Amino acid sequence: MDHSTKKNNKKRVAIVGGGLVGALNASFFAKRGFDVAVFESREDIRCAKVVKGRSINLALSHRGRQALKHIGIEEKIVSMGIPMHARMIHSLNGKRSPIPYGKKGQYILSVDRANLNKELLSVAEAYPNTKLNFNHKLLDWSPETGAMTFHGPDGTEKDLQADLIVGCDGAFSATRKQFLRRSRFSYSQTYIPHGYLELTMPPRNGDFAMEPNFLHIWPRNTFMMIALPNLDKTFTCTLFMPFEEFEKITTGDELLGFFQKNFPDSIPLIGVDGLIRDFFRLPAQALVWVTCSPYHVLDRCVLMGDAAHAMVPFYGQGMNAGFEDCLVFNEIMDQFNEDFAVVLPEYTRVRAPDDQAMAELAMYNYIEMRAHVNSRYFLFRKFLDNTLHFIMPKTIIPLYTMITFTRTRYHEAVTQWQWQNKVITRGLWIFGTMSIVGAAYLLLKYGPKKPHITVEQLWNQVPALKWLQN
Ligand code: FAD
Ligand code: EGU
Repeated sequence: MDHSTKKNNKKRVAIVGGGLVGALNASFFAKRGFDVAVFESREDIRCAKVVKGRSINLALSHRGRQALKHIGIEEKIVSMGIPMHARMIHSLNGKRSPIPYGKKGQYILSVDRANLNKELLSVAEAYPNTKLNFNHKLLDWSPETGAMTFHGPDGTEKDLQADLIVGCDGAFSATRKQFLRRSRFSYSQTYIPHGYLELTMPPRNGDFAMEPNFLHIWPRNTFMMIALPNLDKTFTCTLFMPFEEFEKITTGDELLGFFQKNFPDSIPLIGVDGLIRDFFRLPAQALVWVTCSPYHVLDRCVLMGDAAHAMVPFYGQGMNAGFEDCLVFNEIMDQFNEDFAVVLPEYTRVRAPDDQAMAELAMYNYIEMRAHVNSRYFLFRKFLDNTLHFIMPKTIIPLYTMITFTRTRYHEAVTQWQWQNKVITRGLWIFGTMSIVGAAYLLLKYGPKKPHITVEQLWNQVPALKWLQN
C-alpha cells in the first residue's frame, strides 16, 4: 500500500465515528499526511462477536467505488461483493421478470456492511499516522478550542484536542449538537411512516434459493420487499411497510396470512419457521431523513455522511453519497491547499446542494413507489426508460443511470432529468397530434365514400362550430 504523504502536515484531525464514512475518511486524511485519530463509540467490530446495527448488506455503486479506489481497496471490495446486473421483479402470481441496469459492464454490487467496515478500518490502521480509538463516545466539543470530551473505555470522561473535527457519527450525530446551538444553522429531521425489518433467506440444496446476480424486488405499493445476495449463499430480505401495518401482525398465523396475500412466492424460499423467527426477533426499525446546512463550523469542524444528510434508502445511495463526500472534500483540499478556513465553507457551498438533491430524490422515489408502484407499473416504467435511452442514447439517460453509474453531480442529474421529462412530454404531444391529424387525413381520403359527405357538412354536424360561426 502507498503510504507516501504529500507533505509532512502535523495538524491533528479527529474523526468522530468509525462507521463506513468515518473509517474511509481516516485513510483520506492519513494519505494527505495529517495526524489522524478516529473515535468510535462501539467496540472494534473486527473483534466483536455479535455485530448489531443496521442493514446487513448494501448496494455499492460507482460513486462509492471511486472513493474506495482512491484508498486502494476498490478491487478487494469488488472481489468480495456480488454483482447485480439487473433487478428481478417478483409479481404477485410468482412470475419473475429481469430488467437490466444497463449495458454489460453496468452493475451494482451487494456488499456486506460489517466486512466493508472491517476492511476500511484495517486500511486506515495501516497508516503510521493514524490511531483508532474504540469505546470512545463523543459527548461534547468546543468550536473555539477544538477540545472534545469523550466517554472513555473505563467509564471515565476524557478530554482531547484537535485542529479539525470531522463528524462522521451517523444520523443521530453528537458532533452536530454544537451546530444546533449556532445562529443561521438550518436543520430538519423527518421520520417516514414506514419501518423496515430484515429476514434471512437460507440457501437451498447448498445453493442460492433465487438467481444470485440480481436485486430482487417485490413492489406492492405500500408494502415492498427487497432482497440482496450474500457470499454465504443467503439473501437478506428487507421488508418495508408502515409501522401501523407492522403492529397489526402479532401472531405467526397473521404473519403467514400477510405473506400469503402479498409475497406468496417468498414463503417456501424463506421457510415458515425462519420467517416467523426473524420477523418477531426484532421490532421494525425507523427510517429518518435529516438535512442540515451549513456542514461546517468556522475552520474547526465539518460533517460528512449520514451526520450531514441521512436519507431514506429508496435509491441505494446513502453510503455512496457519504463516500463521495470524502472525494469531494479531498478535491477541494487540493484546490485550496488544505487551508481549512477556505476549504470548509467551499465544501458546504459545493456539496450541500448535491446531498440535498439526492436526499429529496430518495424521498420522491419513496412516495412514488408507495403511491402506485406495483410490479406491472415498475416493469412498464423501466421498459420505457430503457427504450427511450436506446433510441436516443445521448439525449435521454435514465435518472437512476446518472445517479448510479456516473459521477454527474446529483443536483445536475436532477436538472437534466427534469429537462428530459419536458422533451418526452412534448414528444408525446407532437406524436399524439400527428397521429390524430394523420388518421383523420387517411379517413377522409380512403375512408367509406358513401354516403358522400364534404368537410363543410362534417363541420356543420359539430354544434360548437356552428355556434362559433354566428
Ligand atoms: P453510520 O454507518 O451510522 O456510522 C456512524 C458511526 O458513528 C457508528 O459506527 C456509530 O457507532 C458511531 N457513533 C455514533 N455516535 C457516536 C459518538 N457520539 N461518538 C463516537 N462514535 C459515534 N446506502 C447505500 O449506499 N446503499 C444501500 O443499498 C443502502 N441500503 C440501506 C438500507 C437500509 C435499510 C438503511 C437504513 C440504510 C441503507 N443505506 C444504503 C444507507 C447507509 O447505511 C448509510 O448511508 C451509511 O451507513 C452512512 O454511513 P456513516 O458512516 O455516515 O454512518
Ligand atoms: C433499498 C433498500 C429499485 C437496498 C429504487 C430500484 C434499496 C437498496 C431503485 C436496500 C427499488 C428502489 C436503485 C439502485 C437501489 C432500482 C435505484 C434500493 C438498493 C431507483 C438493503 N436502488 N436500492 N432505484 O432501480 O436506483 O433497481 O436495503 F426498489 S440500487 Cl426503491 Cl441502482
